[in-house]
Amino acid sequence: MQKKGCSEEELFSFLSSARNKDRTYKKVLSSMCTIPHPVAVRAHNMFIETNLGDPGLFLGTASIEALLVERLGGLLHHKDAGGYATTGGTESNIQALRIAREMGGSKKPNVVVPESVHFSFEKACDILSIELRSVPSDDKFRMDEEKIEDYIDKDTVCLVGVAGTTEYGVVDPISHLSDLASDKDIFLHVDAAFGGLVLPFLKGSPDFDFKLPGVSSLSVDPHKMGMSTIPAGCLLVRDASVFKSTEVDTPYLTVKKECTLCGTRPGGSVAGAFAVLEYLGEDGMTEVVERCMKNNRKLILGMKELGYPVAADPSVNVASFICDSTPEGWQVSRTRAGHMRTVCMPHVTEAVIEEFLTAAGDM
Ligand code: 0PR
Repeated sequence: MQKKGCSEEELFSFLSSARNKDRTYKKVLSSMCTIPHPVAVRAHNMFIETNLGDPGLFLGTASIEALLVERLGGLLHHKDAGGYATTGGTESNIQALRIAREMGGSKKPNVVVPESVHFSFEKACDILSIELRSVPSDDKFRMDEEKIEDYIDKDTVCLVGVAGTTEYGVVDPISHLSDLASDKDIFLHVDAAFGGLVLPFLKGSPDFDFKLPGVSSLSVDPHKMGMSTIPAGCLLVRDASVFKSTEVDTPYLTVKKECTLCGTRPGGSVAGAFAVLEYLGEDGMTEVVERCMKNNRKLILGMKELGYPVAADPSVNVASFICDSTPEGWQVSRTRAGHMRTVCMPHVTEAVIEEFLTAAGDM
């Protein structure tokens, strides 16, 4: 640290030179984040100094968190769901596994996940000393329904399904997982970090949420398709009493117990997340999601015409292509199997897709 501070002008000129090295979202087709909606930014700034880690000091902010949980719970077929705002899918997944492990009571716990699961589960299992059991995918890149049972035993404390996989945008056989979870009395967590704010706005989406009786918890991230500021995730549970399993005493706070992972928690992005849902409503969200899906279809069709067929048929605005090259100047990503992977987030407009396809035609 320098002994004497610098001038504000010097500071901000330094900061803007760093910021100018960032990519804009313009040619980015690899991200599940996007430019936040203006109402999210406004709400975030309004709540900038709030800390949900000590909610007794910020009763208004805490009431917005409760409303966010209520809105998301309602959307996912359980208006009375318990929940709290997290920093994103990783934290929600860690906490869900922590709850499942506590509830399961095994000395050698294992969790059964699809092979395509997000890498946050690897982190969660490492932290929590849970064995990760991966069920291979079927030819549609979904968890192979036929094989799931082979991986379950008496020490299985949790089953996981993904609604909108990171790499292929498909939905695992969650209804089957729900039946298994009910039959065997195992905690079922659905990672809907991405799909949770896509699938409810589309006609004909497969069931994946609390509508299925075996689903115990869900991750859903407003900082992805919810267009909020970062960080904004949410962990929802069917029965709020499960949060007791992760509670610790917090004697010197305004609340005496805390079940969250983080202590100090931002209220700004939580207000941002709520603001977008409230401002757009179901109609506005449907419009955004339908536009992204239309652009995703346009991209899939255009790539097919160029000789690059899709690797999987997605249920959300993610696409994967059998294509080894990358158009110059564009940011796409690669799946573990090497397919080109794109996400049609709200910043990826129809004009952007057209420009991308022209560049792909020149590869
Ligand atoms: N679950 C699923 C299904 C996800 O897709 C992701 C993130 C997570 C959990 C973890 O969420 P957090 O990153 O919020 O903790 N999926 C993207 C990924 O890892 C996130 C991402 C976002 C990647 C923006 C790149 C990027 O530019 O690929």
